[in-house]
Amino acid sequence: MKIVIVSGLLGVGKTSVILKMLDPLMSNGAKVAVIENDFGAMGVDSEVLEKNGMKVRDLKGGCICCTMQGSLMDSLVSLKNEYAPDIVVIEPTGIADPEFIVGSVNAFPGIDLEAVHVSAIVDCERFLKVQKMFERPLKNQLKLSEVAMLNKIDTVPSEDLDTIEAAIRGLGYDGPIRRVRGDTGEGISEAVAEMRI
Ligand SMILES: Nc1nc2c(ncn2[C@@H]2O[C@H](COP(=O)(O)OP(=O)(O)OP(=O)(O)O)[C@@H](O)[C@H]2O)c(=O)[nH]1
Ligand SMILES: [Mg+2]
Repeated sequence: MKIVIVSGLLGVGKTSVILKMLDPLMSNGAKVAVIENDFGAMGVDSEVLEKNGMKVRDLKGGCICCTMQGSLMDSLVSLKNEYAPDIVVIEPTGIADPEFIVGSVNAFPGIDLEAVHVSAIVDCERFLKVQKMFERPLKNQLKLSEVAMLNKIDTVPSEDLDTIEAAIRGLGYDGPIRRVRGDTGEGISEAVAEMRI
C-alpha cells in the first residue's frame, strides 16, 4: 500500500484537488481509496468523493496527526482487508502536521506500507494574508512535501503568483512548485507526477 497525504489549511481546495488527482493516480490501474479527516460533524467532503465513485473512510471529531492516530490505523487496516487499495489518499485537517502521520504509519506494522508521499496545497486567494498567522502549520506542511501546489490561481493577478512562490521559498521549501486549479484540474496531473508514486 502507498499513502499520499494531501495537506493544506482549511478551505485551500484539498478535496477538490484530490478529486482531480484520482484519474492520474488510477491511470495505471491502481485501486485508490480516500481517508477524510475533519473536526466537524458534516461529512460533505466524503459525500462528494463517494458520489464520484470513491471508496471513502470518514474520520471525525479530532485530528489524525495526534488524538486520532489509532482511528487512522484502524481505517487503514479495514481498507486493506475490505478493499485492498494500492493507494490511500489522506486528507488531514487544516492544521495537521504531516510529519506525525508519516511517523505513525511508518511505525505501524499492520499494513504493507510501500511508501508515504506528502504534498501541500496553498490557496493563492488567501496565502499572502494568512502566511504570518499560520507560519508554523505552513512550514510543517511544506517540510516533507514532494510537491507544493499553488491552488486557485484564477483568483489572483499572475504577478501575485511569483510573490507567493517567493514567500513559499521564504518558508524554507525548496521542492517543485506547481500552479493548479482544483475546480478545473489544470496542472494537477503534473503535480501528481512530481511525487513519483
Ligand atoms: N476559484 C477557485 N475555487 C476553487 C479552486 N479549487 C477549489 N475551489 C473552491 O474552494 C472551496 C474549498 O474547496 P475544498 O476542496 O472544499 O477545500 P478543502 O481544503 O477540502 O476544505 P476543508 O476540507 O474544509 O479544509 C470550494 O468552494 C471549491 O469549489 C480553484 O482552483 N479556483
Ligand atoms: Mg476537504
